[in-house]
Formats: sequence, C-alpha cells, structure tokens
Amino acid sequence: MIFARKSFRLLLLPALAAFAITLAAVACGGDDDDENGGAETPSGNGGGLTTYNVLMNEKRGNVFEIDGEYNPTMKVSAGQEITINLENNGSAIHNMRFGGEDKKYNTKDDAVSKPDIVSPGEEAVLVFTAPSDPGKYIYQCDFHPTDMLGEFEVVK
Ligand SMILES: [Cu+2]
Repeated sequence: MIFARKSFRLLLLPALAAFAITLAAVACGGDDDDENGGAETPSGNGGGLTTYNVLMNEKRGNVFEIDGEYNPTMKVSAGQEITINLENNGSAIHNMRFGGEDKKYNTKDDAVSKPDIVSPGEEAVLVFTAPSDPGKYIYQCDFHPTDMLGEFEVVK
C-alpha cells in the first residue's frame, strides 16, 4: 500500500507543477489587461449624479430619506448643475439648504430649496451648481438643523 501511495504522489507532482505554470502564465497575461484599470466606472465620474429624489419626513426623528437611507451622502458630479427633487411626505415643515463652496450656512453662496418652507404633502426643488473642487459639502434642513443634515460628496 505504501508503495502504491508513493507512485501516486510521483504522478501527482508533475501534474501540480504543470498546473502552477499554467496559473503563472494566466496571472502574467492578466497584468496586461489591468493597464486600463478604471474600466469598471463606465462614465469615469466616480458615480456622481446630477439628480436625486429625496423625501423629508419623521421616520427617524426628522430626516431626509432616499429609499430608507436617512440623511444620505449624495455623490454629485463636479461643476454640474444639480437638481434635488424634494417631497415632504411627513407631518412637519421642512426645507433643504446647501452650504455652498465655503461649507457654511447663511452665507451668500448657499442654495435653498424653492419654496424655502415645504409644508406636509408639498414638493420643492433645490438647484445648485456643484463646486469644481472634489470633497464633502454640507446640507441641512433649516427647521431641524441638528437632525436633518448630511453631505454632498463632489466627485470628478
Ligand atoms: Cu426639517
């Protein structure tokens, strides 16, 4: 029996070696294909969008909501006109304010939803031009600034 196992191993080793060489060849071939590595991002803008549909309600205190995600970080494309469609499906008044390039509220580069007071059952729209510098920028609801706040992530 021992003898039989030995001969089996003798057959197996060359097979393993051949397999290893094949793997190495495949790996080397793969390196060439990786040269255009970013090919998985089709538009090349890092997933930035120009339009979002956002709900405003009281599902977890006062929140902005996209598909069950609260106070979402919204990726937007640098330098593009961004449209945030807002719907108040809650029972309090809300709005949305973008802090602008200076990342401060109530300065002249802010953008505020129209109308700037959105009653229950009403819709509004926030339009602004995304900063050209990639990074994180802030938004809030002026009526619930400690609960309803989040970020726009500007990507190239
Ligand atoms: Cu609010």
